[in-house]
Amino acid sequence: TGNRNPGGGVLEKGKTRLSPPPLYKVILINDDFTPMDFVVKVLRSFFAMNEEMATRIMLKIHTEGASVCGIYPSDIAMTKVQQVNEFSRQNQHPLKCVMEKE
Ligand code: NFA
Repeated sequence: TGNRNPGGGVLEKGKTRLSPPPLYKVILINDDFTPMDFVVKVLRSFFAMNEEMATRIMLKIHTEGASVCGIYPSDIAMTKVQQVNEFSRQNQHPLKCVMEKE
């Protein structure tokens, strides 16, 4: 305690404000082969979307070529990319997931 913070309050002992972590967009890429229902399943399973939002984002990827599916700190973004690409590979679909600094 006694660690003053300009603009208000006292921070806990040893805590100092850090810059916020950099964020990364996790993006799914369209292809000609992955079934639409598989993409919807990926969006529901790994990006916590309901059927309606998953369908909307799947169609956006299909028509626009790609879409951001979520924005996360680097370790979480990397894990999503790995998990989605592994799941697609295991199911023999070419669906690709990538990340990009915001
Ligand atoms: N374009 C794919 C098809 O017509 C569907 C798809 C959507 C694939 C989104 C990848 C991402 N079966």
